[in-house]
Amino acid sequence: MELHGRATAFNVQKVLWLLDELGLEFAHHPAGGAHGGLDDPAFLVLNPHGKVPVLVDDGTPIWESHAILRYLAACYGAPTFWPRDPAARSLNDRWMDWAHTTLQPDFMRLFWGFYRMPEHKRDPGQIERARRCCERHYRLIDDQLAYRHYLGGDQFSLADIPAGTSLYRYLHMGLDVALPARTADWYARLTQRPAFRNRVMMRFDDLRGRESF
Ligand SMILES: N[C@@H](CCC(=O)N[C@@H](CS)C(=O)NCC(=O)O)C(=O)O
Repeated sequence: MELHGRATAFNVQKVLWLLDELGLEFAHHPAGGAHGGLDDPAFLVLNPHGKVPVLVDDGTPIWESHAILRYLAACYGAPTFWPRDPAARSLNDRWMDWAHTTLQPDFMRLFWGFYRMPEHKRDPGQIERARRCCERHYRLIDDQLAYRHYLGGDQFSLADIPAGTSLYRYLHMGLDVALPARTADWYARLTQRPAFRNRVMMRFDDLRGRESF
């Protein structure tokens, strides 16, 4: 198995996190960012969109981080990470889709608007709007955690990975932010997982003020 994608890329971290949770062995090719390579014809054969992550398993290239998460869980992690029951599985899928289409765009607006923008070019109004949206999203997570221990049920599953990946940077990019109580407790439990510590809780200062890639 091979994974293409630099370890500091948000979407790559989701996949690295799951690969480690599953204890899978793989060759890691740190493509993208300063490593480049995404325009190479050989890479575009793997992913016509020229983005990371890309997983190659048994000769099949798979792109789109959430498609990769589902593929890995289906092959190597079901039912623990992705339940077989359609209703239970759909709870996982809902949180994954919500994270990709709703939380992540606002989180990225905040991360890029604040952290990846050189200070003199920052737009405080835009940063504040994105911060409020993120606060609202984490409050929504907080409300749901009143009913279950993790987003997809009472145990850790795929549902936790996309939203959970955003939290380390949210809390450590230098903004004055805090999480509501149940979300903070969920985050604390994620930080006790070795795979989360190794793959998500990593320095990202090389991205500060860097507008490219
Ligand atoms: N929706 C795609 C987004 C992929 C994406 O935008 N990846 C970024 C890294 S997070 C990328 O390839 N950026 C170019 C680079 O790193 O050079 C996914 O979830 O995989």
